[in-house]
Amino acid sequence: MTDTATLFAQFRAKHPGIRADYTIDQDWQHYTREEHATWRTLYGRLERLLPDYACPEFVDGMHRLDIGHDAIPEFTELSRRLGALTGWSVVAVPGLVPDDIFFEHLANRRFPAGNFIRKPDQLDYIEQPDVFHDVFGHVPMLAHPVFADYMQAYGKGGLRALKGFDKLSNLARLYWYTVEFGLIRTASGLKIYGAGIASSTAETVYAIDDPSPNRIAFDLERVMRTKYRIDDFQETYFVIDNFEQLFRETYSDFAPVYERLESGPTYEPGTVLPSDSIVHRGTGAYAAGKALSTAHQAGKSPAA
Ligand code: HBI
Ligand code: FE
Repeated sequence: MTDTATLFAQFRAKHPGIRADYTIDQDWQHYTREEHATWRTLYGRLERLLPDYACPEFVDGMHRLDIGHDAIPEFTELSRRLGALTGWSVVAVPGLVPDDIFFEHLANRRFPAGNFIRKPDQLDYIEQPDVFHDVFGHVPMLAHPVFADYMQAYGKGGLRALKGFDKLSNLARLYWYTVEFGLIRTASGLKIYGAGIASSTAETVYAIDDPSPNRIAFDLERVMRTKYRIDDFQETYFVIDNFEQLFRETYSDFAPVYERLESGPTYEPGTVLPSDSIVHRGTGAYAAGKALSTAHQAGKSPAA
């Protein structure tokens, strides 16, 4: 087990300037021309796609914040614009930070963003959230007042969950299926609001256009019982009707929900239940194709 002090010492060895809340200076001067070019490439691809695929609130946030057309944004400047809209700020961290630190930032309306950017040969897949995912993916929605409140409430809920409840995995699923991979119904069809989708060209198209994944109406307890994939496109997306609904259904104290979660099932990512309100029943073709090719690579037949 890694205790808090040991973990912090490990971070400090790599990032000598790290503060107790795991923030570092963004050190904007250090980005190379190549790194800004990586940002520009990713930004350009999604700027063309998102007006059709993302919800109007996301696109609106992108434009109102002037997120950074040409270069990796400078966090202080960005925070000034974001702060004027919803009181949130963006602070630099070296990568994934411990849960308590992460929740503490959110509870105080600070979004911790990785300050590094992916390498040019990893444009489509990264293991750790970088500045493009964190800023381009997450920050536009933080300009929306209701979503901004939802994120803060999530941080507070996380801090409560750390004290006394053993339900962090359930809470992480809520974050995953909303903040990272959420879809929303709009007058012009299903749209994206989740950062994990919106920062990926391929998943943006897949989440909306592909017949493979399930799209199921959001239900708090259902979501908290559903496992997720971290290494591939999702097999199921959960759909909200509007941000007020999301806030309302997650604002109350989770204690009664946690109590129900003490027993009962956990669902696999691709499961569809009779009780689900189904927006689109997925064919499962994408996940099945993946399972097949994985089995082939391992030199096994899929039936084995
Ligand atoms: N740290 N920087 C960073 N970004 C995250 O999204 C993040 C994190 N630490 C913990 C965490 N997410 C999740 O485990 C929580 O939502 C549960
Ligand atoms: Fe994220």
